[in-house]
Amino acid sequence: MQDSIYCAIIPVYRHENTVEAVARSIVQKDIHVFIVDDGNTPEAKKILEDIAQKLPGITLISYAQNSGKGYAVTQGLEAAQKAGFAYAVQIDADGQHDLNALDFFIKASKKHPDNLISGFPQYDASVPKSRENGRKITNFWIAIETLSFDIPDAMCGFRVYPIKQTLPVIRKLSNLRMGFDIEILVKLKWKGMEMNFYPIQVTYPENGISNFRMVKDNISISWMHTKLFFSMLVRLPVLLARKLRKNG
Ligand SMILES: Nc1nc2c(ncn2[C@@H]2O[C@H](COP(=O)(O)OP(=O)(O)OP(=O)(O)O)[C@@H](O)[C@H]2O)c(=O)[nH]1
Ligand SMILES: [Mg+2]
Repeated sequence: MQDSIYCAIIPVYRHENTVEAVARSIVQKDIHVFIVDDGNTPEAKKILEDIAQKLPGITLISYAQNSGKGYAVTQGLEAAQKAGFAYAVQIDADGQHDLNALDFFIKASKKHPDNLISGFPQYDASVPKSRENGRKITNFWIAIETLSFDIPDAMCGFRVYPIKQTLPVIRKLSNLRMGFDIEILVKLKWKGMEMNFYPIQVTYPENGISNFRMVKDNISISWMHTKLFFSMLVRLPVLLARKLRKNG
C-alpha cells in the first residue's frame, strides 16, 4: 500500500462533520487512515464515503449496525494488519486531540517498538467536571488492577499500538463500547507490554458531540472494573512474581 509501517485508525460515530479535518491532517503526513464506521446514519455514511473518495490514502470500513468504539478499533486493526501495517495510531474523530503531537508519538514508538505509546491528556478549562472525575476513579481502579502506577491515564483515545502483539488481546475483550480504551490497556499490561505516556493537549469544543453516556457507560465501566479486579486476583501470583523480578 505504501512504505510506512504506521497507519492511523479513526473510529467514527456521529462525528462525520469533524472527521474530515482530522483525516486530512493525517494523510497530509503520508500516513494511511482507516476510518471505521459502524451504524452511522445513511446521511453520515454518505459524508464518510465522500471523504474517502476526495482524500488520498483513506480506507473506509463500514458496517450497517452499531457495535461500539472497541469493535470499530478492532476491525481497524485487523484491516491494518491485512494491509501490511505493523503499527496503528488510534485517533478520535472529534478533533479533541492536538494532532501536532502525531510525529512525536510515532518517533516515540520507533524508539520503543514493543511498547504501547499513549497520550496523557492535558486539559484546558473546557473539560467537563464529570469526565475529569470519572477519569480519576478509573485511574484509581487501574492502579489496583495492575498493581502499579504505570498507567497514569487509561482513557486517552490517542495511542500507538504494535498491531501483532495487540490483536490477540483485543479480540478477547469483553467491553467493546466506551470501556474498551481501559480494558485493552489493563490486559496488555497483564501480558507484560511496557507502556510510555506522553502529554497531549485535549480540548472540548463548544457544541461538541459526545457518545459517552454518563449513566449507562459509567455503570458498564464500573461493572468492567469489578470483573477486572477479580481477574487480577486470579493472576495475583503471576503479577506479584513479575513485580518482584522487576524490582529486584
Ligand atoms: N465506529 C464507532 N466509533 C465510535 C463509537 N462510539 C464512539 N466512537 C468514536 O470514538 C471516539 C471517541 O468518542 P467520543 O464520543 O468522543 O467519546 P469520548 O472521547 O470518550 O467522550 P468525550 O470525552 O465526551 O469526548 C470518536 O472518534 C467517536 O466517533 C461507536 O460505537 N462506533
Ligand atoms: Mg471525544
